Amino acid sequence: MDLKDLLIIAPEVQQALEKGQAVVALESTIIAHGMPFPKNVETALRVEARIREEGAIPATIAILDGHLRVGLNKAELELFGTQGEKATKVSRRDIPFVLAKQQNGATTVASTMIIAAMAGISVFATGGIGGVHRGATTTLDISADLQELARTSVAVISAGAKSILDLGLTLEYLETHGVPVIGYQTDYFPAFYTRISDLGVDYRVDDPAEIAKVLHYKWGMGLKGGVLIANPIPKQFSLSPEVIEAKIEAALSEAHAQKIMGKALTPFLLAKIESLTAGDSLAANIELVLNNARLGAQIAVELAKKEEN
Ligand code: PSU
Ligand code: MN
Repeated sequence: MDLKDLLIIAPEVQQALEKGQAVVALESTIIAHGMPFPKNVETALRVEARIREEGAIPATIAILDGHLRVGLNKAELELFGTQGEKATKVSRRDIPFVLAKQQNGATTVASTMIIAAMAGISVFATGGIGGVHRGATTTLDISADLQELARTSVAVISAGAKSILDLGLTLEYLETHGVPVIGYQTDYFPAFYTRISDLGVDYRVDDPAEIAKVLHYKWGMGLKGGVLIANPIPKQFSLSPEVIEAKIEAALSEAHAQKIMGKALTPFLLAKIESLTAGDSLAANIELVLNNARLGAQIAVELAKKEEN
């Protein structure tokens, strides 16, 4: 198989990579399964614009007509936005099946990391990552995103993780697999809608250039694997911890009652919380993704400078 036929990198992204310029990868599951239409498409476009404002090139990743695609145009973003839950959610496990059937697939954090790394992109901004689910001691529901962070050399910027997950177990899992968790201008692991949880991060770093330096050393010495950069939601957009926790509990019991499992669980919980909080959680979600896009671009710009020399 010729990889050149399978992996299609948009010309603008390809040129930036050849010149050693900053590129930031973006996922497509957040568009298809993470937010409702039309806010999802609107947000995808704003996120790309935010990355450009910081001097980097955005590259949204997806599987389209049986090809691994790096860099989507507006019509392609709209396709995933309107398909919504009908688009297959594709993690590492699912990639070859979607390719073999020449189908479309929305990529999760795990599969976006894989395709970004193939294209030579090392910085990826998203909203929240998958992790160890609450109750995982009996269900064993641990997102493939964590294994991907353990093995694939891409830095992922997220606003921490939603407390639909067991944040403590998620951090333990990352520690076991040698994945550094950096708190950007914070000592605490953020909980997506809220700026802090009761858990600390391994390292606090206050400056994008310093984060780039860490990445440069890690990968420069051949230490493979990802890095999780936790960027708290801006204060003015954060939600009340008590209110959001009650909605999360309600969503979890509904999932339990309906016996929702496997890859359907995370999208089910996300949609449930969205509807239980009316517009509030969606507005917060959009703002934290924009905030992560900006930090991702700043880190990518600094990393590009380092790799020049
Ligand atoms: N968490 C969020 N928003 C999301 C996701 C997770 O707060 O959109 C999506 C991401 O694409 C992530 C995926 O990679 O869900 C994880 O799914 P699972 O738990 O099935 O591995
Ligand atoms: Mn799972």
